[in-house]
Amino acid sequence: MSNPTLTLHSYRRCPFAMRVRMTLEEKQIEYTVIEENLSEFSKELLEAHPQARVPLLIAHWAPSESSPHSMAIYESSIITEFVDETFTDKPLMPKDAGDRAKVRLLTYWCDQIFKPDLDLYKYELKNLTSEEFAQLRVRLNSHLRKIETELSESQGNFLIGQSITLADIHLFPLFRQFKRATPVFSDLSHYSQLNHWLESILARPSFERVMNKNLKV
Ligand SMILES: N[C@@H](CCC(=O)N[C@@H](CS)C(=O)NCC(=O)O)C(=O)O
Repeated sequence: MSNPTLTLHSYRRCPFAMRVRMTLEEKQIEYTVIEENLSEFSKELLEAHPQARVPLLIAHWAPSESSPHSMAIYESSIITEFVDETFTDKPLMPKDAGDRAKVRLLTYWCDQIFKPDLDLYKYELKNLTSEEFAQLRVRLNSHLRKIETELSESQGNFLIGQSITLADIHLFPLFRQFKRATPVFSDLSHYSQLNHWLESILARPSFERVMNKNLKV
C-alpha cells in the first residue's frame, strides 16, 4: 500500500502536538497542519476524537488503492509510532525489542508521572500546602535525576544510544515546558548530560522547523 497523505490537527503550544510535528520533521514527511483553537475545536476534530484533543492525525490513502480510506489517529505516542512504522525511512524506534520497550516505558513515565507533577507546578501551585509543595520539589528533583541517570547509562548522546528515538521526541517537549515553567529548576549545571541533551535537541533542524511560524501553519 502506498503511503498516506497526512493532515495534523495541532495547536502550536501543545507539547503533545509538538511530539508529532517533530517526528514528521525528523522523518522529513510532508503534511498539512490545521491549527486548532482549543476553546473552539473544528467540527472534524470533534467528530473524530472521543476526548476532543489535539493532536489528531488524519491519514488518507490514495483513491487509486483498491480500498481507499481515511483513518483518524489520536494520542501523541500512538500517532508517532504509526508515522514511524508507516514511513520506514529514518526510523525513530530502535531495532532491539528491549530498547523499544524502553522507549514505551520512558513515554509511560513522561505521561503518567512527570507530566502530572509538571502540571501541579504549573497550574496548582497556589493551592498547595507548604508540605505538598515541599514534596513536589523533592519529586521534581528526583525526575531530573532520573533523566540524568538515563542519559548517563545510555551508550550515546540520546536516551537510547547514538541516534534520536521517539523516547527523546516524547520527553523533549515536556521537558522544555518544565524548564520554562519552573525557574527554580532552570539551572541545570548539576545535570551535565541533561543540559547537553537539551541543547542538542534545541539545535536540531526539526525543532527549528516546528518553531518557525512561516514554514508551517
Ligand atoms: N494524552 C494526550 C494529551 C493531549 C492533550 O492533553 N492535549 C491538550 C492540549 S496540550 C488538549 O487538546 N486539551 C484540550 C482539552 O482538554 O479540552 C496525547 O498524548 O495526545
